[in-house]
Amino acid sequence: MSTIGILGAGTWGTALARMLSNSGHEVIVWSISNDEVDTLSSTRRHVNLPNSEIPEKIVFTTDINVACENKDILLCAVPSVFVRSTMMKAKPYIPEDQIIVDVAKGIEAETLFTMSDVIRDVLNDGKHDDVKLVVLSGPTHAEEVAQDLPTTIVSACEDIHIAEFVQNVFSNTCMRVYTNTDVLGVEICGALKNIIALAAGISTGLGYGDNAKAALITRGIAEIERLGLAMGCQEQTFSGLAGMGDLIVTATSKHSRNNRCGYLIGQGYKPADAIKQVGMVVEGVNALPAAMRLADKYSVDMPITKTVNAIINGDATASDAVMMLMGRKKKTELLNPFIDTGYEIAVVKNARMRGDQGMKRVITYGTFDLLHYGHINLLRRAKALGDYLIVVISSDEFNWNEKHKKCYFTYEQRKALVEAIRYVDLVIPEESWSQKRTDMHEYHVDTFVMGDDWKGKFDFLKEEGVEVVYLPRTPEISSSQIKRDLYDANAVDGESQIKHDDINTDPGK
Ligand code: C2G
Repeated sequence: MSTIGILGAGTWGTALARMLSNSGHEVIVWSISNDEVDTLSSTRRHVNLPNSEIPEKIVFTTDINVACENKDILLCAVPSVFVRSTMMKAKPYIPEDQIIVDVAKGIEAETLFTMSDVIRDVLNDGKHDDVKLVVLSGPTHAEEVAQDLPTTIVSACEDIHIAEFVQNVFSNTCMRVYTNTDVLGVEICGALKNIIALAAGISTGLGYGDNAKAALITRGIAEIERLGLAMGCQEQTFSGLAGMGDLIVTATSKHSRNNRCGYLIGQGYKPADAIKQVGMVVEGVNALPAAMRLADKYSVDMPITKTVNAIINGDATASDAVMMLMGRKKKTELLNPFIDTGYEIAVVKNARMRGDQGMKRVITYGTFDLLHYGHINLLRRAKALGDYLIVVISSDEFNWNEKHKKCYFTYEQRKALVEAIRYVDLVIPEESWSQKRTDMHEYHVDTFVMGDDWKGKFDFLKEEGVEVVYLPRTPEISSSQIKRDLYDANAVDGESQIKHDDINTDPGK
């Protein structure tokens, strides 16, 4: 069994504490409020979970040190707006390699950080470099978990093994845990679905029926997915438990605070009065400012989010807003209407707009043989630096003649694999070291990106007016290693012994 410290004695924190304790884990719950600790300790009941008894074994405390020290898992279960301040309090007592599980759903308005970003930012002090962050999110109403009703949830971590460790700790006869490595996608879904739930509640409060609610849910996940894809998230996350699953339960359930708050607004309550009436944190309202800034930053059309924002800010009445939504110009459901690659190259090459107004174009070069998570992690981060990612893949000839390495996959195979990565927008061949200078102009590149094993080798491209960025390589994975695992590369093709420093990467100069 595991030892678990929970920060936050709210509805969700308490429901999880009860579940974990009943599964045999040792649980201690921290709250900032002495009254809350005293009431929970004495009554063994949470005000929002009147039908669920809190096990005697659970310890409640206001001493954050006691809640943090010597724990297998530290669970952050405070409302999103208190995550930063709570983690600041906890930081001195958090071991350097702690597994931290976040269940708060939201995005920090000032920084646009997700909750795991906020936690990582607070612990970015050189003493917590080995902290492992996991996000737990899904269709999980605390009220139902507290009654041991069947529930599913996603354990998301870039390191699948850590996600699986948390999966094992939280799995039991009532809770089924799925793993995912798309942490950003899970967090974007968890934060923004609350806004769509507000919209669904408003629609019901206005007297509209299930057709309208189904439309809001379907188009709601579509706009969240558009934003997520622009941010480099994985497509399947949005149709999964953390996406569509959580949205359905939040937009349709009587337990949903966001749905209830929206209903009252649809009934004519002022937003502030509706929030007061709900009496609990309405995360959808907290997520609006960040959602609006993200939609603007990534130039993503998010009509439902914008409509809810207008209503919450008093810029439109609920009925006018819904009419606006229904009266918008006709759209296609297709996410990416098919664009011919030739047309797309022409558009990118001839794009006139530069700088912040136009599409920010990022380019990177590589062999990308035996495509692995080191490459994918590089490409994902490169895409996050702009809006359009061009990947220039070394041809078989260039690899052999210039890099003296023979690929396991041919150029066409390597190209097909990289093109299958959804956030890669264009793949073209690398045939000479000197083509980079002309590529920068031909494709109107704003940012050139390479792994930092090439640090300094392409600084000359700044002369072509582009930003040059070297990103940290992903440790412990390489095509050479995989080739050695596949066969004795040295016996077959004499793995390249050339050092990057020995290469003249700018022969044209
Ligand atoms: N990469 C990474 N982490 C790894 C492996 C590779 O970040 N574990 C990065 C590399 O730094 C590079 C990109 O992924 O930026 C592609 O790596 P390779 O296929 O090995 O490409 P390379 O042989 O470095 O060729 O003109 C530039 C060359 O084509 C780069």
